[in-house]
Amino acid sequence: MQNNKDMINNVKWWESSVAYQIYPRSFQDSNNDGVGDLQGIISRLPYLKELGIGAVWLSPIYKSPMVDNGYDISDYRKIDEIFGSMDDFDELIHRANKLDIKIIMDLVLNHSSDQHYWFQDVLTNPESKYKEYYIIKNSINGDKPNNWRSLFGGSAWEKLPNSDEYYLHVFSKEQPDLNWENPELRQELYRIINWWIDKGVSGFRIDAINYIKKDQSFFNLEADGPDGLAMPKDLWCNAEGIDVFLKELKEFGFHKGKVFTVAEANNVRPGELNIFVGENGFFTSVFDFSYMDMDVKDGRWFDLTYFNNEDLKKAVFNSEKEIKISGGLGVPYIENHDQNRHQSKFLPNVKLDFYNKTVFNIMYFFLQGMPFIYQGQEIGMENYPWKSMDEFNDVSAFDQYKNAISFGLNEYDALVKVGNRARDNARTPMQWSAEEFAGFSTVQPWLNVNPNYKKINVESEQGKHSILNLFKQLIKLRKSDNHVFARGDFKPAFINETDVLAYTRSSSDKKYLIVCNLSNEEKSIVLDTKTKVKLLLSNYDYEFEKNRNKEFETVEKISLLSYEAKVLLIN
Ligand code: TEU
Repeated sequence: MQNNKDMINNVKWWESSVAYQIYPRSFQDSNNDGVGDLQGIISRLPYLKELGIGAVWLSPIYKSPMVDNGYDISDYRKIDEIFGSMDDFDELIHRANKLDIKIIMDLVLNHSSDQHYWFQDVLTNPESKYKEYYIIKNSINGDKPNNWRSLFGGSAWEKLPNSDEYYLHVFSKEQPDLNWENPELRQELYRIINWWIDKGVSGFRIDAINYIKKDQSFFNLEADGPDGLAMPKDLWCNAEGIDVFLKELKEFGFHKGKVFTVAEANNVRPGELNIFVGENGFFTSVFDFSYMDMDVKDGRWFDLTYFNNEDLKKAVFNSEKEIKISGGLGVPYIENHDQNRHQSKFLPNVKLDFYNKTVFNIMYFFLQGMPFIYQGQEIGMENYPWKSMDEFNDVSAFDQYKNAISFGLNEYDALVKVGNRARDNARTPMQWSAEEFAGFSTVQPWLNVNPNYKKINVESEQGKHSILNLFKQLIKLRKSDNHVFARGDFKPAFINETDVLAYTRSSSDKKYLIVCNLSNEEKSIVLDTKTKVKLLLSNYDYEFEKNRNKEFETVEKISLLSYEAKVLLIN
């Protein structure tokens, strides 16, 4: 819960922090079983503190059979033993809070695991009251209730054994959807949330929350593929009536908005973001997918949509415009556990170097709100060089591969294409050192370490000239003016300069210009008038603390080297 310590000069902690996402399986293994765990995270808290992190989002650590690596929960009040115990969790909260690091938990409320006792009871007890906890329908003419398609492939319906009934699953069949129409289930979920708040959790990232409402007609749709199935789109994503559930969730789950909440909600209709966030919205913030999923418009990793820097610019500016109108908090990010590493998305086919690996990091860091860094991003971790499908772990990678083959790709092309966009790229173990298994573990981890670990790791990034040091400077700069960077005005700049993404952030007495050259050609931007500027940071000169004390200089143009990004203070 919010206390005075959390509000400094009227700035809430989520307006003055930089957040960091941990994928616990891959962060640090403390007991050498090849899987990351809570004690591993605890041992790395000083690292996060030194980096300047104020909040950590933990991907799920609850009890789970791990079909979807924890996004399939079998007990909402238990820690999975592969991660440790509840004592370890309490210790984590305690130690993190001592370092002024907030813990944000991942809440998966759209579905449970099929191993949850609610669902197990359904399977074994014909009279089970938990049948009402799930979406269970009779077969129609001996077949599935309708032709809806699961997001993870195939039909969204699975037959209950020894019965004529089917249950709905938006994701894998091991993730049965919860029936939010049932008030008893909703109350149970609010109790669970409050239980975690009482434990000292400071906020939640809420998984796939826009799927909780399903259109109750459950009618058949026109097929959108040769298999006769169809994606129900807005019949189950941001469906009509979802606001009633979200309002209640805020009221009873989130203490009327007093804890920090960030919803994972894709496809929020343009103009509707203000219903979701802001003072009267359901959440503090929403992760925007618009520029992160520009390449997967059809959801197919093997058939990506081409976009260039100008398309990206438009999408980023549009997203910032929506955030501004909505009054919610922005939560800029360019990597997470569902994405490939950002260079592979924004710079396909480019030979990577220090400058092109850092330009996008500077670009997104000063967008409105609280930036999120994904583990490994701060040392420039890259996509994994997949050689065979046997190396993957993620359920959806196998589905995408199968789909690619069914669309006529040969095995090699399917592997290359799926491998490029696979979620497992972000899930390879954190690279701490050049030791075997990258200092993540002493045994072969659950997912291979990227073979580039000898070069790319935290230890080798300790020097001044490193991505890690650039991140430290970026965080210092971001936190040096929370007022402007969290909520200050946002304006696109130099919009007609091709391959330049630039914007200003300002308050009544301060103005920053962030200007990024997203190409390898040098740029020179002529200014309308002579302007006094001070370079605070660029990826060619990132000694922020030294730079901030320098004098302003008068300039008529701004020059940018290949992939250079500059943060300037304007007088
Ligand atoms: O993701 C929800 C979601 O919409 C995903 O389908 C996302 O678009 C996809 O992963 C992009 O490739 C959440 C979690 O972040 C994800 O890890 C889980 O697999 C999913 O929910 C099910 O819980």
